[in-house]
Amino acid sequence: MSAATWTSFIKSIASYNGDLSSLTAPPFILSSSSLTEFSQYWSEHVDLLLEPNFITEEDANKKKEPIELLRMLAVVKWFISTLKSQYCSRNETLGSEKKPLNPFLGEIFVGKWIDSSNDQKLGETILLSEQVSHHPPITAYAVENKKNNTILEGYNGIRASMSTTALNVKQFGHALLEFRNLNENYLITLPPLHIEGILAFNPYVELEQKSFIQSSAGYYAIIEYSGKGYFSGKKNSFKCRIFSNFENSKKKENALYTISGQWSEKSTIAKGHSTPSSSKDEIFFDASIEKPQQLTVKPIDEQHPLESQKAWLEVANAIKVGDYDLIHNAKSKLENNQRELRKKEEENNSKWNRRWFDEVDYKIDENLNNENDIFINLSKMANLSIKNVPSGVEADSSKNKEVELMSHWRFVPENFDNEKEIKI
Ligand code: 0T9
Repeated sequence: MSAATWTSFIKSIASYNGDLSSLTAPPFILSSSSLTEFSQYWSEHVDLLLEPNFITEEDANKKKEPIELLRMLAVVKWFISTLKSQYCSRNETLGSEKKPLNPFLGEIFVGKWIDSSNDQKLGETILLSEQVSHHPPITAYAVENKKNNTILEGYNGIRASMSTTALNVKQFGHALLEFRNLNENYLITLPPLHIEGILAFNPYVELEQKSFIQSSAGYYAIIEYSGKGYFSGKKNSFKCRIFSNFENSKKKENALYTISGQWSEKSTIAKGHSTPSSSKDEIFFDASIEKPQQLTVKPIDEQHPLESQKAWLEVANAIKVGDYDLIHNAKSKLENNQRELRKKEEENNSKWNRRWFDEVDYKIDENLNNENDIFINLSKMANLSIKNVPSGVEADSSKNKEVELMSHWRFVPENFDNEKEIKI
């Protein structure tokens, strides 16, 4: 590895304009998978994702807690379990965070999690991920389990800026988790993060600030992140407090439960607002024991040309060989094809058809701006903005006043039910 190419790379991120594709990174820091694949990280603990469906009144009686609170705790556990996959998996498989491929418009990534348990109570869970926008890059996804009538859907995009040593990243979008048999829904916000270790050739993610989880039953969770050198001094630390509702969250003494520890390792839970003791209190989640379940993806030769691994195959192979010219040529071919497509669309006055997702404008569509909309309802309960502001921005924040746009990407299940070309 030459220090010169790294230095010029650092310079290119110093003048970074938020557009991933403008970064010309040296081959060794390139990942051969695209951001559309990242949607799978939401569901590598499918059992935990589906767990609320299996909590019984008997469990609630035993714990002397309302069943809705036990379900909230289960959702929080699942959410904590997703973080290691989302933010540490590249470091584990590739040695460090690497620059993902920038998905093209219409790129898709699909797969399934097979239920390998004896009782088959989970059933099959499928992943649909689609690049719904290229400028700015936005990925939408749905994780659907028909057997348990459970759908997780969401979308995400980033805005990034470079400080002296780190790349600061704000996430846009959110996730909605629907337990249709239980008539219970959750809104989940995405935390800001920064990429640390760039100057030391060892980029890794550190989460910042907070995530919020709002349950339609009222329960409200705040997850606060800190890295090395903050309150516990350990990397990937968090503290989560669960309240009966948003109002009550204004005083931490109102917390029903407090969870703390490392999301990439172990965390503990205790009743009330005090920080649990890592030696005495009950273990909440241990990421080093509970291994993620990998998504099953079709072999590349059975994939559709729009499927990520097939579309990027030549580029991925070039990255593996580490040949800059090969990478550049393969990428240019793909990008030129995309430019051609956009040009034709412009000539025909047509636009690219999104496959499984729809952009919903909450300003125009009055029908959606009513009490039946899950997103509107949960956002109101949690005092969160419904505008296109960074995920987790409060409704009364000044950032909310600066933005007019109110459009969000939504899963259209019928589109997938009528899907003829893409096999899972
Ligand atoms: C949504 C996730 C997101 C995508 C990635 C910031 C980042 C692109 C966005 C936010 C997922 O649900 C969660 C995980 C990791 C995030 C990526 C980490 C990262 O480094 C990239 C950025 C854009 C870069 O690739 C910069 C180059 C890097 C290797 C620094 C030298």
